[in-house]
Order: sequence, then structure tokens, then C-alpha cells
Amino acid sequence: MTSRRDFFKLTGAVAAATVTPAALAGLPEIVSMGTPDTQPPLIPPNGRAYNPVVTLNGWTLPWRMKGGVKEFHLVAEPVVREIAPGMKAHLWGYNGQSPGPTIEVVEGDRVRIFVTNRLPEHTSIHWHGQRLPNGMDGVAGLNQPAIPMGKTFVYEFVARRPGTFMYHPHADEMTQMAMGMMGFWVTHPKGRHPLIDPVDRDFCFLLNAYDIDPGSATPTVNTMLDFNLWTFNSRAFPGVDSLNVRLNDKVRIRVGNLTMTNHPIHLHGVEFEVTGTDGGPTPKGSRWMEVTADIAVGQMRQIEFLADEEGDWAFHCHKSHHTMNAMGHAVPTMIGVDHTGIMKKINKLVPDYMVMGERGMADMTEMEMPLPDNTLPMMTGQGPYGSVEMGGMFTMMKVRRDQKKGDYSDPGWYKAPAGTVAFEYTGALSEPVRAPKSASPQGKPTDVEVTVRKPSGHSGH
Ligand SMILES: [Cu+2]
Repeated sequence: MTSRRDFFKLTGAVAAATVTPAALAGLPEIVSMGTPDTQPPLIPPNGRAYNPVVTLNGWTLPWRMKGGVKEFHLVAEPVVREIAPGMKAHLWGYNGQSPGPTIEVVEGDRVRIFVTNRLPEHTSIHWHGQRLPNGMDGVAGLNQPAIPMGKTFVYEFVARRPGTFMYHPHADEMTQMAMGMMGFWVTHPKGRHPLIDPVDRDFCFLLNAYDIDPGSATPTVNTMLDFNLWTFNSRAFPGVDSLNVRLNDKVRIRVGNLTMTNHPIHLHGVEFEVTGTDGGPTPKGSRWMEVTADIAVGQMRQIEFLADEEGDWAFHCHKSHHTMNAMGHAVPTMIGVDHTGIMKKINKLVPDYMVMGERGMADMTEMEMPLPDNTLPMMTGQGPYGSVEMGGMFTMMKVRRDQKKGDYSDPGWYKAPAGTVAFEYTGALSEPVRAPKSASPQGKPTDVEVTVRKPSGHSGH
């Protein structure tokens, strides 16, 4: 992580290089982020105090207090986002990154947001889930004219209810969201709220998805359902930072879904409660313990739990193709098929060619297969015991006894106490009991029941 001081040095330089002072006189300074690393929480320098969030592989936008109004400046612009080491995507976002910065305010705050459009087409911003005047809702054509190229519009409203929100364009929406234009918004409660418990750590991130062909960098924007890169805040494993907490911390994680499908988000190690939805905090009588929360398209969920088990706990989408990176998936299952002969023939023509999945898909890790430039391995990520064989929407929650209060740095791999790790059995093995072999119509013995492979289509997820 970059320190807050480095961050301001860094972004100050970026801002100085990109703003024409005369053109933007009177506007809040543009603060731009140059790195996809998780930034430390932004301790509020003025206004009502609150416990700030940490955005996974993201940051919170500083504001200027002017006459009691919190003023923010978002710049919609093309950005280069590192999806994971080894792959950069050409996206559209805000203030140097996709997703844009998180906006944090307090219930009752008057908020003024300047939105400068540096995209090659018009845009707008919809403040997803907020109570606000109709003309501030951001649907281009319905509530306001679209923001033309090169122009700055002003949104102003009071953050009326505390909770978890998102922002995204409501103009050429399919293109602009497929290109990465979105951000997180948290409205903290003013004072003690009966349904919002204080927590030690408060994380947030968006679920997003891209369709980027292996070897290229720009998303295909007319994809409807068949995306191939599934990301937490525009990062794919192993590029997603871990959520680092102290043993017995009370933890809140806020997740918003701006993809085109649902994601059952699953946490290992402990049980959690869903304490908030798009509509705000849930009544306490409606909460129950679970370990997977399905987050539908356009929804937000906040989960809370006590991190009382030490270790490195997986935290991921439970759709198994969402924990893989880009692949061609019009591929038949080849497990159990012996293609030694055909491989020899193909390799005479194409020396690098390999058949996918003869022994399962584990060969698809980075060690086994040459990849086009700017392409992530399908299944990857080195753990303390070997390849984690994951990609996409996967990361870990690291719970440590000696993690300091307020320290979000990565403690490294968990050192399991002796005798607490699964191990190989080396005793005698007995032969498993099998069903008797049946005879084929030709009279040959066979244990294969069906040998026909029908052609199958693939539509959506
Ligand atoms: Cu998913």
C-alpha cells in the first residue's frame, strides 16, 4: 500500500499535469489516482466524524468543504487499469482509475459533485439508490440533458439516508458500463443508529465484468451476457488485494453488483449476517447466519461477522467459471480421452499446440501453456502449498492475532500450527468395491454406459 502522504504527492503531480487552472478556476482540484493498489482509509479532515471504509484496490475521493457543502470533482475519462500483474485494460473510468473513487459522506451532508466529461461521447451520472430531487437522478434525456464532451455539470443534493450506494452513467449505459464506468458511495449514519453497528473494519468493492479477447486490451462493448473477465473492482485474482483483519475484529464488507448476472459471494471460515441491502439497514429480526450471499444485478449487500478464526480464508464468487480468467469455452470436455496419436500429428504442424483438459483443467495454469501478450492465465495464483488455480472473482480474508489495530497491510501467508493441515495418508489401501462389468452389444466387456457426445450450444451465464 502507498501511504496517504505518498498518495497526495503522487496525485498532486498528476493533477498539476492535467488541469488547466484557468479553465477550471473555481472548481475543486482534480485528484487523480495513479495506482490500482488498495489505499489506506481517508480519515475525514472536516465535517462530522465517521469510521471510514477501505475500498479493495481502490480509494476514497477527497473533498473540499465550501460554505458547509462537501464539494467533490469527478472526471469521466479514458484510463488504463491494471487488471492483474501482466494485464492492462483500456477502460473508461473516473479520476485515473476504473472503478472511480469511493465517495464517503455522512447522513444529512449537503453534497455538490462537479462532473467533467473528458470522454469521446456524452455521459451522465446516476446516484444509484439515493433519495434526491428528481432532476439530480442523472438519467440523460429524462432528468437532465446529457453532459456533452468537454463540459462540466453540477449535481447537488442532501445525502438523506445512511447506507451503501453506487454511481454509474445513465447515458449510452451498455457501452459506458462495459468500459468500466462506475463507483462506490457510502453514506455513514450521523451518530448512533439502532440498525448500524460500529465495526473495526469496513471494506467495500464492486463486482464488474469485461469481455476482453485474449491478446487485446479494450473490452468488446456490445457483449450482452457472455463476458470473460470477472472482477472485484476491476481486478482479477491474483491481482485482488486480500482483506487483512485482526483476530476478533468485527468486520463489515459492502458489495455492489454492476455486472449483467448474479454472483453468490461466499466467505470461508466464519458465518455472516446480511445487515444491509440497497434499501438500507435490514431489521434485526430479518437477519440469519449464512456463508453465501447472492447479489443480483444492480443490488448492493453488506455483510457483517466476527473474524474469530485465524487463517487465510478464501472469499470468492461461487460460480466456478467466475473464478477463472479469459478462456475460449466452446471446448468439449476431454477428461479421460487419450489423444496421444492425434497430438503427435498436430504438433508436426503446430509445435505449441496442446489439447485442453485431458486430465482436468489444472494444466491450464501459467507454467503449462504459452499465452498471448496481455493475457492472464486461466487459473493461477501461487499459494504457500502450490498454485491456487483460481482467477477472476477470488481473494482471501487474512485473519491474524498480531495484526495491529488500523493496520491493513498484508501479513503474508498463514503459518498453520503443527498438526492442523490436511496431510497424505501413507497406510495400506484396500481395493475399492466396483459394480460388475456389463457386456456391450458386440459382446465386449465395457464399463462405459454412454459413448455418444451430442453437439451442445452455450448461451449466457
Ligand atoms: Cu460470479
